[in-house]
Amino acid sequence: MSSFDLTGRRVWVAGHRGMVGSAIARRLAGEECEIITATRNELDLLRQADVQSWMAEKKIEVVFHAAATVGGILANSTRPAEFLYENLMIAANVIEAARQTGVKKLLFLGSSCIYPRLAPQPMREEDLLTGALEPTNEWYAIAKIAGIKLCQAFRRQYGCDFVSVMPTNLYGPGDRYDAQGGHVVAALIMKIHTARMSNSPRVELWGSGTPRREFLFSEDLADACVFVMKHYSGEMFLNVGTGRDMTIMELAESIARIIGWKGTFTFDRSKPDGMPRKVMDVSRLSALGWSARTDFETGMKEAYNWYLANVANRGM
Ligand code: GFB
Repeated sequence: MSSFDLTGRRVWVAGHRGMVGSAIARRLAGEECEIITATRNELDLLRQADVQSWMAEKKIEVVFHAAATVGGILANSTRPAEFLYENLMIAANVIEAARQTGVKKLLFLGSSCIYPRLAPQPMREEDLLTGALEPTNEWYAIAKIAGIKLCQAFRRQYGCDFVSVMPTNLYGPGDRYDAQGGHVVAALIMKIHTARMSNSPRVELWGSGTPRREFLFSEDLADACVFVMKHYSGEMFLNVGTGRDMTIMELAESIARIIGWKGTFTFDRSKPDGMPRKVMDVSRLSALGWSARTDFETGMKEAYNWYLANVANRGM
């Protein structure tokens, strides 16, 4: 197994304010490295020349590339241009600037939505580009596939040690609590908490409630990213997940139990279901020695407590 030492390195966490980036920054606190960040005001990742000069000036040696324009199924399907263009440019700018400035190692974060809509489940890394993408998030998927391919091409042609990981659906501290634009876990925490506080007997789910999803706690993903950065160097990207899925209805019922709300779920079938099922084969990463360790109940309680402390009680 390869080993890359982070001690004393100047490490940029691109996207440090997001759920994933902030979890990576917290996880890196124990790695004796210098964590470097930049806000959107300090650095516009859509401008390649700015990215390159900033990275050269900061003497960046290692990059966790967790910066992206993200959102749930509705945001992805109603803002195709932003999701394709911005994520394409952010990936291309950071990966090329890392090459130009001699970054020692870069880890690129993709997503499980890169796989074909009807890929055999659980999805293996080899299933990439073997079928049509899911229409609701093909824009984001193509940008993420481009990022993976850039890392692979730069490794082949220039010898860059750039690796990629493909996380599944995520939840945890620092999630975006936006009822329309957010992902399903954040949206359901908001809706069900609001229903409990207002004694409402009903909560509306989008779609049919039958799609199946896998949910990984964001702190586990951060741990996986540091593990891969330290112990993996190869062209093939790695799935990061729990390998277990559930229906959206089961997810909603679990969140209701944790929040302590009893009521009825209704279904807005005008909203898309998206991929019928998304669960990943995580055997490649587990063979390297990493597996997710936060159980769903524990992780979901932590996510809800973060929401209570940072969103609900601030009237946001
Ligand atoms: O997490 P989510 O927005 O996106 O939705 P994807 C997952 C499922 O939850 C869909 C259902 O079937 C939704 O219809 N759902 C039910 C809801 N109620 C709600 C709700 O109130 N809000 C939301 N958002 N969903 C994402 C991609 O796809 O997968 C991301 O859009 C990323 O870019 C992520 O790739 C991994 O799981 O369908």
